[in-house]
Amino acid sequence: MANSKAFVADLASSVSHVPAKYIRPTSDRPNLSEFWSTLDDSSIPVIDLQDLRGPSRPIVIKEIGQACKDYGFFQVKNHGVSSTVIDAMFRVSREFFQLPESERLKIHSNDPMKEVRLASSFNVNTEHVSNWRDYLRLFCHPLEDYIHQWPSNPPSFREAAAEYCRNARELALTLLDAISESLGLERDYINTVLGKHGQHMAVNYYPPCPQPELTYGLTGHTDPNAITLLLQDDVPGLQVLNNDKWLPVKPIPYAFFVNIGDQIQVISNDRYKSVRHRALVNSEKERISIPTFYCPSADAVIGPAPPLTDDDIDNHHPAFYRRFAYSEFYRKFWSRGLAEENCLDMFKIK
Ligand SMILES: O=C(O)CCC(=O)C(=O)O
Repeated sequence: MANSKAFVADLASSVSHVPAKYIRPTSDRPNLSEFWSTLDDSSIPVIDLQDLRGPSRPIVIKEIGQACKDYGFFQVKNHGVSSTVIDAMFRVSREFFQLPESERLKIHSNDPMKEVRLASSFNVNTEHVSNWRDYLRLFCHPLEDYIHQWPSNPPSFREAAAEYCRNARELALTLLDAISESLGLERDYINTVLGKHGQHMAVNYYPPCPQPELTYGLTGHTDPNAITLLLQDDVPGLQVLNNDKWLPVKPIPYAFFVNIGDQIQVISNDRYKSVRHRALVNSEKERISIPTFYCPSADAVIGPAPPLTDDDIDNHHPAFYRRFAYSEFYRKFWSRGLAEENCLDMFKIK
């Protein structure tokens, strides 16, 4: 029975209509014509990281700070992750999702706390409407703690994904330094606050959908981590919220889309916002996106950076959030539906 499939990839090819559990209420459906007609006028800032290591560093830091403040996201080029590493990551990802269902089922799990798993939608335990997506989720840092659990099929998966993770981590650290500086903090402030650091990765697979106007690949959400570095293939689908408008993100080959996550919103005491984003699907082509979620370690304690808070009523910068262990935030994020109240609200000082 088509509907009892664990993965949407195996359902997609056998249906001509979207099954009921994927259909969004009419008030919450994608506007596909708007998405496709505005794709080319995309105003997402693109930042060249080339000069971050030279005398022009302050200029690039300023650009990053401005993008974080005005948008909460930006794309980066000349970021130091080679096209060879990126191509290899996409190749093993495609090969992974082409494996027979029986092979993919071996790592199927709906337990969000599992360190390595393949699942469908977002969290089938809590959500009311499903997302047209399968995703492989991997804990990645420290690599030696997790790599032995990663898929061993396709045979080159571990090597290509490990190399990719090391590179993505370097980029994340570079950006976190820059973000610290842009907030007027010490360069290693965020690096230190993240404790022993964590890094997770997803490989999202969105098969073609017979009625993309009725569902999402992934419904709107903010990311619970510090920053996300998203690679997308050449098939458009990502949308981000800016000033109450959903903007399409046209893929730029080999660029990363970077977005601020909830932890930077807390550390920056709301100077930088974690923005809602979502993925649309289409009826023609599969789409693969590969987010790296860079995060604090579970035991790291997160709160607004003291230099960004004050008791001065006129400046209006009291601490907006209480301090918490990242493990508490992470558990809360996964215990609710994506579309529900933003997790950050649960940590706000009222
Ligand atoms: O596929 C995309 O473009 C977005 C993916 C995403 O937001 C996520 O995996 O959290």
